[in-house]
Amino acid sequence: MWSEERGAGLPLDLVVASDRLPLLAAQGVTWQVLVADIDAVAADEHARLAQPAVADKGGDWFAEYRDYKAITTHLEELTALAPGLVSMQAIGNSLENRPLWALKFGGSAPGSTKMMVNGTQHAREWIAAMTTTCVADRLIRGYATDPAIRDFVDHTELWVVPVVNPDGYQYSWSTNRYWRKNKRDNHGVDLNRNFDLAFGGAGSSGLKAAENYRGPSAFSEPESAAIRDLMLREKFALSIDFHAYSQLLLYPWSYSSKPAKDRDKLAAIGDRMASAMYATHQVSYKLISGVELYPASGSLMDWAYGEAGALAYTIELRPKGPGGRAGFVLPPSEIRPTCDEGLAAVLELRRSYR
Ligand code: 0X9
Ligand code: ZN
Repeated sequence: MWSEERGAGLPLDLVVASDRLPLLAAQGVTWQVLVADIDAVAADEHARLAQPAVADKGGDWFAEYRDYKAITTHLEELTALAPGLVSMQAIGNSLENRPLWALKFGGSAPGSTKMMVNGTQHAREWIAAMTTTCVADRLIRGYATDPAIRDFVDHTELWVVPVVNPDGYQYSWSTNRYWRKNKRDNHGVDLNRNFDLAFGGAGSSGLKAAENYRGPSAFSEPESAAIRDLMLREKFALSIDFHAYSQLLLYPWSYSSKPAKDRDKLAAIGDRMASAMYATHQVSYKLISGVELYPASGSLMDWAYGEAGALAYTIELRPKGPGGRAGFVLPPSEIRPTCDEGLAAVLELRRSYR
């Protein structure tokens, strides 16, 4: 089940083997084929990315998707551009020993607010890796000329972690485009069910094969443990976790339908974030609590809010639906506009926080 919005009367994006379609019919389910062959979509994308011209694209780095190695190089280049503004460090290592890179921004003014922005807990959500890298890029390149960016950077100690799940991300590039989890053994763990807030509860699975397998215990995975350690050390006031897809802006709780203590505040700020996102390209992001979509226990957002004390959001980026292209495979021409929306959300969250 790929679509995020679930409820009576709403359509669902389901991945189904063609020989199973008659079973749907037998159950009285009506359907329409949105994408005839998701593997063919992935193969087309793979072929496009293999073309030599992709490497430079006229020097336009955000004109195409980039793998973990290219993202790492880009983060190094950004750091070299503005060493006084930003520094690069690993906050831990993945299971396969890839550094979990973070960029740490300024916050030189007294009383700066601490904020974390991360992406790509889920391997196949490539737009989250591009958007978080692009947000960092915009902050660095816009600092000298854009007053809103300068104001943000001066008054925010921001940590950006573009790829929380580099092993899964590389596997999605090399072998299985639709891989979601990390690379624990041969099954993987859903990092966004591995946090210690309602670990093991509704919307997580104890079955290794499940896409939302929570792992044997909370923080059993080095990637989620690295985020935990960073958050406990830095005590962020604000947090955004980027995902895809469905164009949603989610606030706690994800695990339970009891209203969060700060529900009204979270929703009011979320409303301003959604408006700021809409203002960039007139694309709508729907504001809703996580659990209203479907319950999910052990998520980063819930833990960031409930245990680390941050006002925490999850953003499901573009597209809204499959649109004939298999959801996670978003045309590269949408990287920049999606980044505009992500940046608007980051800036507005900080602006709304007083
Ligand atoms: O299921 C998730 O981990 C997130 N969606 S995704 O499609 N990117 O995997 C959303 C978690 C947000 N919380 C709830 N839906 N309760
Ligand atoms: Zn996700």
